[in-house]
Amino acid sequence: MNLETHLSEHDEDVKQVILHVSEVAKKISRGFATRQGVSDSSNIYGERQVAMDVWADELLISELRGSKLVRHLASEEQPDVLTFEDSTSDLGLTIDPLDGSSLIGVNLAVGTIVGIYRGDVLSPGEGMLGAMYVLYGPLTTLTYCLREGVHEFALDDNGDFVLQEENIVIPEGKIYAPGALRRDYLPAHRGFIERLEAEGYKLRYSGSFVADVHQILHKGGVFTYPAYAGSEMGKLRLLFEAAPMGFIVSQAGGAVSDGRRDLLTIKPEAVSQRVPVYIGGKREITLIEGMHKENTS
Ligand code: AHM
Ligand code: MG
Repeated sequence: MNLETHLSEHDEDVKQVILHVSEVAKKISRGFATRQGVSDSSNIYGERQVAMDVWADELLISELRGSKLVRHLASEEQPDVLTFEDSTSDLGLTIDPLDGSSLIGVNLAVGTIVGIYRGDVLSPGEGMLGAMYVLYGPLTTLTYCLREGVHEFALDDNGDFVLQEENIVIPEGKIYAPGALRRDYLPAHRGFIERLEAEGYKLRYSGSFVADVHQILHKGGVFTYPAYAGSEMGKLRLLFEAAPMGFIVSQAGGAVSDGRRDLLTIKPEAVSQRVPVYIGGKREITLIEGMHKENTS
């Protein structure tokens, strides 16, 4: 079954916007060969953009604006939410055009992450209509969730996204993907990581959030980019990375937390808001939340 058929029961504007992103993703997947290298610009977080970051961001913005399907668009590479007054729909989208882009130069998997809202995107993730991501690896895959299961498609030789796995459920597994430097860990987090290591969890951290979470969605375990000495809010962005991937993993039977509470209940105060992230199996998320409680009592 292809993506369009699979989406047929959903609202027309939501269906069309996912198909639109899937078409842009095909262009992005073909763009890597000729767009290696860095740009001369930095984004609002002061991170040097690679050429693909800039190109993928511009391409997504112009195609989504042209689709007239999106009223509000927030991009990780842009300082403000864009509003398209001529939109025929009230959809709000968040995009991380290329997550993990520091890995492009070494040919490891990176991805596009999209959150889908009805209206304002500065809303708690639990109110999302859905979310999706495209992973550019040996295969280009597209995973989407519109509250009715998490489904994965792979781009075939004919240029179609065809169903690969339906109703994905996160299994139990012993993988951990810990961001930040060990020397900067805060006490509860240090205890959490030591506990996982004592239980025999295997290290799997690539530097691409979308790829690392994709692995955990399929194999179980936990990804974390915690609060650390020097950054009490961690590194990852609530709106562009944590909420959409957290929505998908939660819908697959897992959970997402800032270490203390369900991250999908947090109302973003700014587009650039960072948040500590724990995402994966319910068991691991319950464990870190419990350790934080013990640490403050
Ligand atoms: P990006 O969106 O600019 O790629 O930044 C986010 C990335 C995540 O994909 C990844 O988990 C993290 O930053 C890696 O950071 P670090 O190099 O500190 O491990
Ligand atoms: Mg990112």
